[in-house]
Amino acid sequence: MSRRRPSPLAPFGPPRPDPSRRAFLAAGLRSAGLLALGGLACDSARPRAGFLGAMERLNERFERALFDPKRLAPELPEEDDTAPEDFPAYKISRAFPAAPAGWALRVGGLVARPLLLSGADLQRLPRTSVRVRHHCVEGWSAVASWQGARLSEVARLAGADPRARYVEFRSFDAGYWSSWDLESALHPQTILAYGMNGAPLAMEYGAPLRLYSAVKLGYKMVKYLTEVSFLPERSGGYWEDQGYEWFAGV
Ligand SMILES: Nc1nc2c(c(=O)[nH]1)N[C@H]1C(S)=C(S)[C@@H](COP(=O)(O)O)O[C@H]1N2
Ligand SMILES: [Mo]
Repeated sequence: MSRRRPSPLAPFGPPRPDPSRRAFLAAGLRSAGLLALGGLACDSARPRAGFLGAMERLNERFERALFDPKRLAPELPEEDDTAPEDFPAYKISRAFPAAPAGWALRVGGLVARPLLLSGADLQRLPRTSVRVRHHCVEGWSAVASWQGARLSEVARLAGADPRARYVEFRSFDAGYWSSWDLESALHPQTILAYGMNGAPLAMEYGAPLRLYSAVKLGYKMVKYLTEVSFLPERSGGYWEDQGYEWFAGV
């Protein structure tokens, strides 16, 4: 399982027999309120152009309207934890990438104070833990607890400019990246995670630092983070640029 290439769009592709996958798809589309439009995101030829681009922007508007930045996702009990060996570990590179020497997180873009945060700096910020279900649109889901600092706290420290409506996340994993709406990024259950199940984050799960959130699908949660940028315009992402839904809320 862990060797399979992630294909977040699989549920939007040809029908598959797995009933749980189909139920998940239906639930996902219902939560998006867009049963009729959901399928359009899978044409990856020119995802942002013409009709599909217009649909994708409409989709974003619907999902934004449905998203309540103050609503907390229910925390799950510890009994719901997935056995650690059963929690899938995905990456686009052939091997799990190792952090470059002297790794530190760059925080920049439209901020008053660009930051360079080491692992120790991040650990000194107020520690938060979230235990919510991880949903990969490929059809699997899993539960773990994740420890880290709230992204909203980092935004506050950097003095993110109110004109920055989007946040871009870059990684050292073969150029894997994503971008989010600001409200989801600042949600109290969106964290920069350095721990999983109370232990330091393992390489498989994105060490030294990954994004984790209760409000987005799996492919939005960039692992192996290098850079967080606050931007005035919406940008794309590794899967998003191949036609996968940009907002991808859960
Ligand atoms: N850098 C990087 N981040 C990534 C990915 C990846 O391939 N590279 N895969 C994404 C996908 S599709 C999912 S479902 C989750 C998987 O997280 P996990 O490996 O901790 O289960 O990470 C996301 N973040
Ligand atoms: Mo995924």
